[in-house]
Amino acid sequence: MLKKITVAVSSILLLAACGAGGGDDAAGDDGTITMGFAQVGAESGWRTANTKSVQEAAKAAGIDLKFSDAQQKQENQIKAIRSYVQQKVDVIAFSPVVETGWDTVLLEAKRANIPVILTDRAIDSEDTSLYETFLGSDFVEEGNKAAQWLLDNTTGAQKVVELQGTTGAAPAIDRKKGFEEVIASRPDIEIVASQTGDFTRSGGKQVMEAFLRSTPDIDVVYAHNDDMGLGAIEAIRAAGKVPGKDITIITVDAVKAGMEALAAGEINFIVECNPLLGEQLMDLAKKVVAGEEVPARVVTEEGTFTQEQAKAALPDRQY
Ligand code: GYE
Repeated sequence: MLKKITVAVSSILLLAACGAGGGDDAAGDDGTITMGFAQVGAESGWRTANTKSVQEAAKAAGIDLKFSDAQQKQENQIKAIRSYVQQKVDVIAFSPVVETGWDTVLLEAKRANIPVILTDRAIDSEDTSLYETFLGSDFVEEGNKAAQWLLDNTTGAQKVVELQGTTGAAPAIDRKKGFEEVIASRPDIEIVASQTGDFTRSGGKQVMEAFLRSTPDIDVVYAHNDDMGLGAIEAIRAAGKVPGKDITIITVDAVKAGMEALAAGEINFIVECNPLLGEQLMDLAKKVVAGEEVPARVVTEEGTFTQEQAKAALPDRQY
């Protein structure tokens, strides 16, 4: 009996001794930080650019990156985070595929003294002690900007179909909300159909094909990302209509393929969402591991593009 208690107590002490930053070699002897990064997947051009940015920035910052791709599945992300806890990384960063359902695994990280940084997408939890900071865009504002352009550039009734991002994901929830907030001031603009295309080109194409069959006289497509907008363009062309002319198309992201379609007149307006978060993420990680204070929220700065602005910006576009 006595022996058992002694064992239990000493393992608690051992855990405590690991301290902030987790592992035994936390930002260890040689100062190298190990980061476990649980990425959403490879669903879009935005994601590809984001992954590249994180990998390059880690290398440049001398951070040892353990990277996993969850293929848009929450269970895979949870497994990855758990394995980073077991491996005693110094810091965990992840872009949560959906907003809810993270408390248990993040509590495990917290108990192991491993700080967590949310990047790109936020979680919906009452316990804000589960993460140090959230680095990413203001998705509600992106939705606001998309709708404001529509208000400013159209008169009369507009039938809008909406291609939503992944169900339950922060950018899908907030881009919808932001758009609806602003169109509320124009009762003649109406969302007549809204469905998820899972942020993929094929998803956008399929949903748009169904919309074109079921909904006559669509005026506007509002797609939560470029890839779904590009899929919708294929469906619109196949239906014998001219994208960007017969049907107005508004998207979010401003990745290369989206900007090319915008410059070519097939998309009408793009709200920028910046995927190049790597450098800021590595800076935050270094501070968090060193026990320095970081702001609870770091918002990415971004703009919008018209067709003319896309033509001007394209030659220097990195992604
Ligand atoms: O807009 C979309 C991607 O979370 C901001 O995820 C990101 C979104 C981005 O699949 O293209």
